Amino acid sequence: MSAKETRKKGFSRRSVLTASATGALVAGSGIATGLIPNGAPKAFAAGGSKANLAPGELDPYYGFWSSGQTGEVRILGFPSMRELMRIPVFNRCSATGWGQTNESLKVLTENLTEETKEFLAAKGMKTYDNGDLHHPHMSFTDGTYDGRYLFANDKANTRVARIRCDVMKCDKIIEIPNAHDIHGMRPQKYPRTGYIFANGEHEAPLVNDGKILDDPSQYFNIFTAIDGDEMKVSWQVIVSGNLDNTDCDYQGKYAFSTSYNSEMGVNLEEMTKSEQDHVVVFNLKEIEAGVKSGDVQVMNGAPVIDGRKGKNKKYTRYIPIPNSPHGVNAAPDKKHIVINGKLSPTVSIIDVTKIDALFESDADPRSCIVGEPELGLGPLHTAFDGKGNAFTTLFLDSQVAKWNIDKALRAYAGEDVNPIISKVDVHYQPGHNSTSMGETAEADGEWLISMNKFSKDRFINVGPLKPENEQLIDISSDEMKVVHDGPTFAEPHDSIIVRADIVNPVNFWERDDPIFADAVKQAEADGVDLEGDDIVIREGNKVRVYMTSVAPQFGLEKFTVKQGDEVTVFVTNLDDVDDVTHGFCISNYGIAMEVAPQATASVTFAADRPGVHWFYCQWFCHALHMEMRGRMFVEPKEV
Ligand code: CUK
Ligand code: CUA
Repeated sequence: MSAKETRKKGFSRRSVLTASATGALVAGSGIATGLIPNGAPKAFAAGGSKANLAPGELDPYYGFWSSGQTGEVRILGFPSMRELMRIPVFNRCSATGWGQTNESLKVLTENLTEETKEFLAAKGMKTYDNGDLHHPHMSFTDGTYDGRYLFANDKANTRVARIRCDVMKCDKIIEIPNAHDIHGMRPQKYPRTGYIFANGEHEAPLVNDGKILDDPSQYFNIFTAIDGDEMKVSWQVIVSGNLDNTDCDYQGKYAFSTSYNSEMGVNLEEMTKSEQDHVVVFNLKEIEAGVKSGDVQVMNGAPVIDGRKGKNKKYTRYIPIPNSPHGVNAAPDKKHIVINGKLSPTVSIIDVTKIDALFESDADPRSCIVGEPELGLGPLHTAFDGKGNAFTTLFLDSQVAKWNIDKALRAYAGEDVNPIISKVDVHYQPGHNSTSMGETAEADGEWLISMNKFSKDRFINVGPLKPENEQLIDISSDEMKVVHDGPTFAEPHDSIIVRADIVNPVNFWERDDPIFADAVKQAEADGVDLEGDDIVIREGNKVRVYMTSVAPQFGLEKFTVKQGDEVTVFVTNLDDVDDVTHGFCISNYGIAMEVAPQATASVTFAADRPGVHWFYCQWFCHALHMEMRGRMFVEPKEV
């Protein structure tokens, strides 16, 4: 069977190795119904049986986890919390060659601004090696996840990345001009993604050339809408105050961003002076019309609208919110947006149907607030169960509060009801939380994950730097039950939990995949058949080495180049067996890359060390994996 046929038939090593596919399905159904499989250890039965999958059982959800300053995205099986994969994005990855292969360097460099390219080139760099990835979110169609893409922000170097969910690789990264440090980021929910909304967190002089420091009146902040299909900036809006988190409604009409520094202060005292900060509401249709009619200034190629407070009131509204609000979360009822107070013990509930009136008349911006329950100290983020309840992390209290939205509205209207249903202790200091499908209209109320910033005493000690602790909480009843501690390395801020049927990755690369299209083009120009030829082509001091790989052999046992040559090695993995990835590593040359089944990967380097250099496969692929090696011979320069 060819790779293509294999893909189509959904034939996999798993279905071959499993005695019967039906057996696997029956075992799997126990997960969904909460049945405890026969013979499951007693501990599983005692606490959170649904979360403990037996060996070989598959998870009913994918978890997509950010990694903060590690710069990657992680895939977890959920609720088992088993880490399945890491997708390098803003980081440099030793295992896969991300940041070194030509394919990844293209993604990492093609959409940097000219200014950044010059800045990096002066340091001998092609791209940034670090990133700070806070918010991974999936593309939506009609209010729920559609399994096409993941998007993620880089706070450290002002970028937004896209990951293709068919191959689970990053295929686009863009640097956002004019803005500083992209923090909050969400995809448009309706009608589809559509836009990616991205907040610049830190304000700076619009022309940031070193002439202005201590004049905050000349500092600005930028909200950006990116076209998620094209990965290009559609438009930007200048706002007052800085921007923290963002989310949008289910109508496709408005986006909302919190600002923790309406004072436009630059030090802690100034930034926390006033009792109220604000949420900025962006009117998408009016902004689109403004861009179309030319009510913009074009800066670094992007059309920029002036949406500062008191300027063009048709584009933005500023809703006062107590105090330094942080998270913004749209409820699956499609009507309410929860703003988390951080320094205020409250969350503020916005009714999106009341936003039209803010723009149509000069109504009090607070008239869209329909609830403001006091939940506890340090509310940061809220998740939902799709049954009218919300779960808010309380950073300072180290708790999660479960509360009822309707009761909060009634309490705000004057009724004597307590919206808080229950609280649970978490360990310790939670930031984000996520519920299963909770940021979509299909929130299912099964699970909550509390992403806690500190683990302190929860694990054996690993030194001064300790892991964080993510706790899995069963929310299927009123009383929340912590059923699992999951330590993590720096620093997953945020996660999404996606039903497994929505995500359908392939097992093999398509030979015409755009990610290695440049390699295919170069081979064509060289008259080389990537799937058959093992050949060295020289063009001046540029040498292109084409080789195939089939376990346990590379197509070339050796190749010769000259010292000083610029060498590009293309490896095409002809194996079409599920899970047989090869690698290509040249020892003492700092070169390594992953070559997954049916992929072509390439790497370019200077052959500046003469002699015999072994290259080997660094991805364990076969009983003769150690034997999967060859020699690069670098002839010394004549002196
Ligand atoms: S932020 Cu980290 S806890 Cu960057 Cu989403 Cu709130
Ligand atoms: Cu091929 Cu190891």
